[in-house]
Order: sequence, then structure tokens, then C-alpha cells
Amino acid sequence: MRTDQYQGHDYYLMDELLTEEHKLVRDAARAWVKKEVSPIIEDAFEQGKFPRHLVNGLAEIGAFGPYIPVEYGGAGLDQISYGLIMQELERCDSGLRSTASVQSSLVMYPIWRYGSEEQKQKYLPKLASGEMIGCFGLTEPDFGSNPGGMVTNFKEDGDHIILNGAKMWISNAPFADIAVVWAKSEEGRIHGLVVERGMEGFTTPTMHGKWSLRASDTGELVFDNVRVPKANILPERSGLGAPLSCLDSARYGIAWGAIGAALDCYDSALRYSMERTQFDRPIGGFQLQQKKLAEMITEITKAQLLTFRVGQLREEGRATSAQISMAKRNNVNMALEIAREARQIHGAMGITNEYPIMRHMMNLESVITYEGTHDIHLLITGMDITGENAFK
Ligand code: TGC
Ligand code: FAD
Repeated sequence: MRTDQYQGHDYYLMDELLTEEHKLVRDAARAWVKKEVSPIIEDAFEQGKFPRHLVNGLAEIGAFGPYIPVEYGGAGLDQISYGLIMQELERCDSGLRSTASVQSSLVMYPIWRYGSEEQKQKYLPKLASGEMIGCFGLTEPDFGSNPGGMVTNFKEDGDHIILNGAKMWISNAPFADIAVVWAKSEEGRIHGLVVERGMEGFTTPTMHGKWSLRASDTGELVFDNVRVPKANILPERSGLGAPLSCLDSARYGIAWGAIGAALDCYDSALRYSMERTQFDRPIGGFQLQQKKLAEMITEITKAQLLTFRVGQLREEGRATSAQISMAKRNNVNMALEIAREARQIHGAMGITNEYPIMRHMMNLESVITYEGTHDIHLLITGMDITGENAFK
């Protein structure tokens, strides 16, 4: 096992734009990751299991609901702090960040934004402390990029609803205590509801065989005539816009997270290029390797600036969905390209688990697909600038 020597890279002095609180939050997340996660992450990835004992630590660094108000158990931080936490988690592993993103943006966020006061009191403090883990069920076997076509549905039955259908590719599903599920009413309107583990007819089979995001558990959600109290329906918003607004929050976190993965690959490649000697000099002295490294830090720096600005706009409530899409798409693609280049700089060693590169690369193949694929985000930008919908 190699020591985690990561130190962070800040070519344009972005730290000067951060408050003391931002730096404290980031440094606490980084220190926790180095101490508790870096030593075990390669094993977890190989075993294909999320290390569940990390839940308490994630809660302690504020990774569950960073921006949820303190009155509901959240950390009451701003959007930049949320982003910085996601960056530090994904610097270690996208699966670690996934677990936190889902809990924060896809479970706590919809309950906070669209839930009743009773629902907020019942679920949010336990989700913030990690006593409860949640998952988010939007994608179905036949409806991925087009979630509006979903077939999961419910019928009314007195003070309950009867839920039928299935969701797949659901992060955290195998061990989640609750699922925020999106389903159609008899009128065909999409609603969010909280389904609890233990409700009869509700199962969460694990999905196996992933070569990516192996340190995150992924599963299905199967609903076979599940009786859910009507009190579990999120009352404050319905329609496809409700789940899509949650995705805005998660996609924003991913934009920051991807910078973390890219920084880790760059950090490792830079160090390796100075340590590895060929033809009697460090390979970092050759122009071709310098080109790779220089382009990496240029792309990372551009992404840091873009993402910080989206963070400011989001904090002011002014970031548009299309702006967030651009940041998610740009940064994940940037990180994947950097992982591929960093792999080459490491030569044969780059394919081993002595270095984090292949793990990041494999993880990023999921990140570029979930929360809206690379192409879907391009079409979102295309629609935003032309007014023409090229999806349908
Ligand atoms: P469309 O007709 O365009 O929109 C329907 C309604 O939604 C509104 N809307 C949004 N609202 C808030 N935020 C957004 N980002 C929104 N995008 C659209 C829109 O204004 C409209 O409102 P209204 O009032 O007029 O009804 O919908 P469409 O069916 O044409 O689809 C548009 C499209 C393709 C962009 C959308 O469906 C989409 O984003 N597809 C990608 C699906 C996706 O990202 N799935 C992610 C699943 S969750 C996940 O991957 C978690 S991974 C977690 C992890 O492990 O980290
Ligand atoms: P498809 O929609 O079938 O797309 C296949 C290809 O067609 C893509 O390249 C896409 O860009 C392209 N395409 C589709 N439509 C168009 C179009 N109109 N124009 C041009 N090209 C198009 N979902 C959840 O709900 N909750 C989760 O927690 C969750 N976690 C996930 C974890 C992992 C590890 C993964 C891999 C996925 C997860 N997902 C989750 C699902 C994820 O959001 C979907 O995989 C994603 O939205 C894409 O759907 P799809 O895989 O069905 O691909």
C-alpha cells in the first residue's frame, strides 16, 4: 500500500477566493479521506463493496446534507463548501462521492425542498447523522435518458397507495433504509414518495458485474404491490421537473467531484514523472511528457474557475440547469481525458493498483453516463442556446 501523498494543486491561487470556513471544511474532508479511506479504497474497489463503516465519518465531515439547514441536522454550509467536500471525496474515489451525493442531493434535498414538515423532521436528522441511508429511484430498465417515460406507477387505496414497477442502476439501493422513488399516479403525473425498507413487496437486489464504481453498491428497486402510506408522498411538487431539479444539485456536486479525480491523477502523474528515470533523466524532463502535464493543469485550472463561478451563481440562486449541465459535462470529460493521459505517463505501472489511475478511469466511465450522459448534457446546452429541442 502506498502512502497518500496528495497535496492539492492551485495554479491560479483559487484559495484566495475561499473563506476560512471553506478551507476548514475542505481540509477536514481531505484529512479524513487520507486517514480513513485512502488506506482501504483499493481493497474495497477490488472486493466490489462500499465500506459501510465509513458512514459515520462521512456524517462527521458534513458530507451528508452539507447545505441542509442545521435545524434539520444538516451542516448549514454554502454551495462552495458542498462542492469542496465532493471534490475531496472524489479525489479519493468516485464511489465514495456517489454515496454522499445521493444521500445529500437526491434524498435529503427532495425531502427538504418538497417534503412536509413531518417528513423533514422524521427523515432529515437521521439522514444527516448517517443513522439512515437513502437512495434515489428514477432510472428504469427501459427509461434512462428519458425518465419521463417511466412506467412505475401507483393507485390510490384509501389512505395508502399501491406501488408497482422497478428501478435499476440505483446507487446505495442494496443497503438503503429508504428510497425516494419517482412514480406516476393514475392521472400519469410524476410524484416523489418515500419507500421504507421492510414495506411488504419492496426488494433491492444487488447488481453485480460492474467494472466501474466498484466501491459503491448499486442495485434495483422492485415494487410488487407495495402499500405505501399517502403521508409518504412528497406534497410540495409534482411533475418531471421535481426529480430533475434534484439532479441539478447532484450534477453540481459531480462537477466539483470530477475536479478531485482529475487532481489526483495529475498529482500522481507529476510525482511519477519526476521519480521515474529513463534515458538517464526523469521522464518529466522530456517535452512530450511536459505537454501532457501542462495540458492537464491547464484543463484543471479552467474547470476550477468554471465551477467556482457556477458555485457562486448557485449560492445566489441564479445558476441555470443548463449552466450546471455544462460544468458537469466539461469536468467529467476533462477528468476522464486526464486519467487516460496520466495512465500513459505511469507506463506499465499505470495499469496496477499501486496507483489510483485505472480506478479513477474506470469510475469516470460511470460518472460520464449517470446524472445525464455526456451527449444528453450537450443537447441541453444546444437547446439552451438555440431554443431548439433535439432530444425528440
Ligand atoms: P422536459 O420536457 O424538457 O422537461 C420536463 C419538465 O422539467 C423541467 N426541467 C427541469 N427542471 C429542473 N431542473 C432541470 N434540470 C430540468 N430540466 C427540465 C422542464 O422545464 C419541464 O417543466 P414543465 O413545468 O414545463 O413540465 O423533459 P424531457 O422529457 O424532454 O427530458 C429532458 C431531459 C432529457 C434533459 C431530461 O429528462 C434529462 O435530464 N435526462 C437525463 C436523465 C438523468 O440525468 N437521469 C439521472 C438519474 S439519477 C442518477 O443518475 C444518479 S447517479 C448518482 C450517483 O451515484 O452519484
Ligand atoms: P440510455 O438512455 O439508453 O442511453 C444510451 C446512449 O444513447 C447514451 O450514449 C445516450 O447519450 C444516448 N442517447 C439517449 N437519448 C438520446 C438522444 N435523445 N439523442 C442522442 N443520444 C441519445 N439512476 C438513478 O435513478 N439513481 C441512481 O442512483 C443511479 N445510479 C447509477 C449508478 C451507476 C453506477 C450507473 C452506471 C448509473 C446510475 N443511474 C442511476 C442510472 C443513470 O442515470 C443512467 O444510466 C443514465 O441516465 C443513462 O441511461 P441509460 O444507461 O439507460 O442509457
